[in-house]
Amino acid sequence: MAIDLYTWGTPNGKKVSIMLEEVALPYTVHPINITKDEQFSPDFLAIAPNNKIPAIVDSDTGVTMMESGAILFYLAEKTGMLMPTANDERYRAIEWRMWQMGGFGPQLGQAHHFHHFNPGKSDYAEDRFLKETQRLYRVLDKHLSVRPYMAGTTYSIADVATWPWAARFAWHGADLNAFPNVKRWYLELAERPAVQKGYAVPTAQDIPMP
Ligand SMILES: N[C@@H](CCC(=O)N[C@@H](CS)C(=O)NCC(=O)O)C(=O)O
Repeated sequence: MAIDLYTWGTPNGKKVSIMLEEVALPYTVHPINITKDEQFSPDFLAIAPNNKIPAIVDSDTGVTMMESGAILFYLAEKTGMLMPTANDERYRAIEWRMWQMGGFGPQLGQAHHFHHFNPGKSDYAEDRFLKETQRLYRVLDKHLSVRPYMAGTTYSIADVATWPWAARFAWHGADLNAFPNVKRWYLELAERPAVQKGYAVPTAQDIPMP
């Protein structure tokens, strides 16, 4: 197998398994159970010094890589897929892929932490991250109101990165029915065989339906 994927059943992990399915590269899955602190094992730290999944090792090139954003760029470059080539859409794909990394991921993750897993522990934090979640959904909904995909006309790494986070809408209190353009995009991508296969890594899970 060309790629070894170190992952767990989280949105950041599923981004990479969806990407690998989309670009049809063979890969071997190595589950890293982050609830049992396996991310701190010396073997894993050797490839992912930030002790977070996902990470990959590409035996074709010897490249090891952590950080889902970097991994998606790497796989797009390796395969020539899911990165638009026309400059405008290419820059949009980079821009929205970074938007996901900086906002529609870290902020939603904090909403999961305070609102879903630890409700009542900090009203301030719940309020802050739920509000930021709503703001990010409004931004995405407006963006998708005039283009089918995040980069424009082309399905890209920006969509692959963002979709698994939207799939946790129940955890961060987002009603997709209130964001019709996000819902349209979410449902369309949920039909893609690669999204369905990649979402089931490392273990099968039903795709949540709004
Ligand atoms: N910026 C990183 C974030 C990765 C991340 O937060 N991974 C979480 C699971 S989604 C993790 O491994 N947490 C384990 C820990 O914090 O010890 C990326 O996009 O790859």
